[in-house]
Amino acid sequence: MLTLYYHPLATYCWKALIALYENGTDFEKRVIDLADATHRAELTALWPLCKFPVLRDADRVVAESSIIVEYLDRHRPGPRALVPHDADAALDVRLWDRLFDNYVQTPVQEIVFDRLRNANGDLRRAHATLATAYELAEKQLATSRWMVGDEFSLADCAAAPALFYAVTLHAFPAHCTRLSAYFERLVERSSVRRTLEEARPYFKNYPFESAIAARFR
Ligand SMILES: N[C@@H](CCC(=O)N[C@@H](CS)C(=O)NCC(=O)O)C(=O)O
Repeated sequence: MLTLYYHPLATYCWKALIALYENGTDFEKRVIDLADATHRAELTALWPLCKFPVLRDADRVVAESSIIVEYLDRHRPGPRALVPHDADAALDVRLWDRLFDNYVQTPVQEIVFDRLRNANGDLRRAHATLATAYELAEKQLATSRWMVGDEFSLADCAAAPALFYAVTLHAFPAHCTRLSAYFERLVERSSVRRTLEEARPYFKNYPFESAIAARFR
């Protein structure tokens, strides 16, 4: 049996959860509260960097959200591959996964941590990175129903949490109509809806909770 070590509010954990729900994989959940020293010790014993999600499959420990999705695809495949078998299409999917992690999640975390620490830092660069990432996504979506082509993939597993939190900090510009429509498709996807539903009780702990659209709160 697989066990996912995660927290329902944690953005990178959503990527793994969405993939597990997409694949219909049976797994056990182990909620880790990083404020609890015993929980931290449990996670650190598995993965010394003490970051989640972490997936345990018997004595194999799989860390890093993207690697977890790839591992599931390989060892517990669902009805559709989340990383395409075609090598070039797989490169595109991995590119968009990296793009959402590095250029959406990273500035989002910078803005959120700034608020949590009351640091009042200069966040212009973080906002500029989000703006550039939105423009790139808008362009990509001209020829794509999901982030890469017509099939839901790892790229969409990454996009859902990244965009969900990003839009609470930096609105989509009015001209990004394809990105807005894509976001609506994403949050209506049952794997994503289920993940959001499970996070809902914890949204009160998010410092920009009031910016979460009323329909999710
Ligand atoms: N690159 C990692 C990032 C994981 C990550 O930063 N997870 C956050 C939660 S969303 C975390 O563990 N934060 C705890 C900490 O940094 O102490 C991945 O993709 O899994």
